[in-house]
Amino acid sequence: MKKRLLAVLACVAMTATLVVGCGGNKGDGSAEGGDNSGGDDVITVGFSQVGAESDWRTANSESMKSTFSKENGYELIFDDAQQKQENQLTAIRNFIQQEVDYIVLAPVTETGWDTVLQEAKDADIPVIIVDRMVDVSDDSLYTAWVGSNFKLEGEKAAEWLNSYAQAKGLSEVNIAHIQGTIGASAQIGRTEGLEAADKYGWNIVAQQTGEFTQAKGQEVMESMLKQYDNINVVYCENDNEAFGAIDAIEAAGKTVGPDGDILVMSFDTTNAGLTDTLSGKIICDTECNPLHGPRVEEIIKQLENGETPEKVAYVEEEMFAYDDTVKDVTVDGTKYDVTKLTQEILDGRAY
Ligand code: GYE
Repeated sequence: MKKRLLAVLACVAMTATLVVGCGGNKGDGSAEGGDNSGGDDVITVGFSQVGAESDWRTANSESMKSTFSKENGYELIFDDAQQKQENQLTAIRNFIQQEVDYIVLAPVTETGWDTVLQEAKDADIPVIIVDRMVDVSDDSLYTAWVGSNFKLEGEKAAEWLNSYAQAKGLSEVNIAHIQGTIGASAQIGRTEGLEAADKYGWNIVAQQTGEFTQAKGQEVMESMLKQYDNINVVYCENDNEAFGAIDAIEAAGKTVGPDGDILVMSFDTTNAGLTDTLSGKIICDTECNPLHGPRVEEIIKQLENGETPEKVAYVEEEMFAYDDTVKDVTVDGTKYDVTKLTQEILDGRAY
């Protein structure tokens, strides 16, 4: 196992030079290590986060920061890569140099990780992948992954749309598809889920990335509305894109909602997303749970105890809709409930 930080010594060393708290939040923070003799044994975790592009991401960062806190016995080196893979590669190399105990990576896209993960392996540092997946030639380049089944999310959403369109007697389904960051697992899976619904004879009139951000979602929706006047469904790959799309639709003088011109579908079920679901602005929101901190901690605890964590672990997720037109959806023979959202449910949610 790598060198461990001594919490007390690290704090003393840091406060001697800078007035910052322990658990610095930049990848360039130095991690001077001691050995394990005497003092508290602190586990150092280097976390390379994608960025801060969405409400989901904020909730995810908070979950990681509150789990890997000093009080819980960790030194977290948090690096925000601003949605750039090159920044993530640099962060991981810094973590290796700093001899952290664990590297946690939330990869922006799936490909391009083989070399740097080999470097981590050579340095004997376990790598835990969280949220999106990596596509590597050798699975031993990471220890474990925990995240969502993005394809299933997309398939559930598509099945919901099919049932809803049938129940409402929609004769045409003309979809504007606002995708996430191209090459990210969440984009790949949610896009696959929608495209598999080809069999329903829908018309995907336009497809473009909104990069999981509100600003880009709005921009893309604006241009799609200018080009096509028959759009009656917008399939957004996250809540923030949906917020932007709704703004663009309303600015164009159209309405959203069950009785409006356009149905807006989304993923994530963040608090703000579900607030829009309660009013019908988002007609159906498929959950993607961001609270991965405790899940990653569980993996680390297993490794600390010499146990082998599950290589791939999917999180169970729900679906929420404005009304109960569709009560459940079936994907690959499994039935999933769709919950009609209420204020009470919204109030009880953690993110
Ligand atoms: O849906 C989106 C975020 O990878 C699951 O990334 C995550 C996605 C999430 O920016 O809001």
